Amino acid sequence: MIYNDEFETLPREALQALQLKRLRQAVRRVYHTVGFYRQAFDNAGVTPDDIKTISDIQKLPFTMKEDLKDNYPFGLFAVPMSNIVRLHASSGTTGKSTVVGYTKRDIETWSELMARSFVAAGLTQNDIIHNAYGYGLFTGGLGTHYGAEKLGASVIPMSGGNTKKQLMILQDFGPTTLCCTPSYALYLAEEGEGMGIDMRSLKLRTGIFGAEPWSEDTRQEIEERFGITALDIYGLSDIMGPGIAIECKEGRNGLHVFEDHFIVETINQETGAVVPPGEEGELVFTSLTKEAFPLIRYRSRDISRLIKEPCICGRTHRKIARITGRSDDMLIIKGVNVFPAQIEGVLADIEGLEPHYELIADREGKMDTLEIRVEVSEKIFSDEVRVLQNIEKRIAEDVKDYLGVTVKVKLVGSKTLKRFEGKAQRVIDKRQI
Ligand code: DLL
Repeated sequence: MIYNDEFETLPREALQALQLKRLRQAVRRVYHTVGFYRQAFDNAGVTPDDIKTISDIQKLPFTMKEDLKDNYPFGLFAVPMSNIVRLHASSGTTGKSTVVGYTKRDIETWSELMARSFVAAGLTQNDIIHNAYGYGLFTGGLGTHYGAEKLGASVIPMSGGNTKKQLMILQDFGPTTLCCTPSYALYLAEEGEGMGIDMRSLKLRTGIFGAEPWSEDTRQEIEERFGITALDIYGLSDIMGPGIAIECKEGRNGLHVFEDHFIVETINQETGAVVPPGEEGELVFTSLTKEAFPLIRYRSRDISRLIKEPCICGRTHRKIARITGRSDDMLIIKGVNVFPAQIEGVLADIEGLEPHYELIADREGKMDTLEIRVEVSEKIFSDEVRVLQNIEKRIAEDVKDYLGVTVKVKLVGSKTLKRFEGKAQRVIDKRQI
């Protein structure tokens, strides 16, 4: 089944013609409404009239995460606030990062793309969707919610956390679909099995998992433990949220990008040159229809490759391979994006700490953990245990307040952490995806 037959199966030529028309409109709009783009295009010596073919997109400059941060919170919006009906943010809960806005039509588009995603995953209006993505500034919860309603399915707005209750609802309400991060799915299975619940006997048939990298092995494990079909969904708040790309049930080797709304390119991370389909590179997205927060050639930092081969499902939209990693140091801890620099900022505000720290990401059971090891002066280190505990507590509280993640903190003596001659490597990621 296909949700929007007209657009999802457009012959490639017609699709490209539509993309070009929309690209030209989008470029013209941002040039005239967003000061940042006018300046960036002027600096690059390019005007909207230079876009005559799709490959002319390569004349346009990239937009970076830093550009979004520099224009925090609303500097890149292309419509007045009175036209914005929703705001979301990526990363953490209160940490300053990037803010995205949506007009009414943007929300409608996003809901449709999520509804398309659900249908690609084999869902119909008869499905009951257990939505355990977090509701709030994070796009996972509300994006999934609106898409489920658009499809006409029944949605259970569980949000994240409260695992015992989630397990009770999974048994009592009989949802047919589970939406959450893959690591939370495994945690649910572990807790459920621990409580003697036969997870395979639940009514669940499908799982739609994303917001963090995961592997084929994890897919297999989830499928076996729940007895479901597990599909990969991709997106980033900066571009829109979940629903930028989804695996279809029929293909299951790569995720269709909804190309009538986005142009996807892959580039060499170092040179910025576009690499041919099939070759690995950083994904770059251009939004074609977004009103409130259009983005031109946005560097996602996610690494993948474009799949050339057509899909058996009938969708003509090109697929990207499963995301294999990121080209920056961003960590995803229980679905929350964490940049080491943000933690460094928190540490810098606390007295008595030395500027040497390490971040250790790991898993306890199936849940991500993050430990901060930070050096303190000899004087403090030889102080009473209580003093050290108070500092550890303060760091953990500040990180929780600022970034919304729970961390373990360990103070260590001066000069005990590794030193680096070149670029410091502060992150040790022990997780296997
Ligand atoms: O994670 C949006 C989302 C919600 C996607 C629910 C899927 C499901 P952000 O918080 O802005 O938005 O984080 C975006 O998460 O750049 C990737 O690095 C990573 N990511 C998202 N989906 C996948 C996936 C949401 N399927 C960042 N596989 C992105 C690997 C993913 N990484």
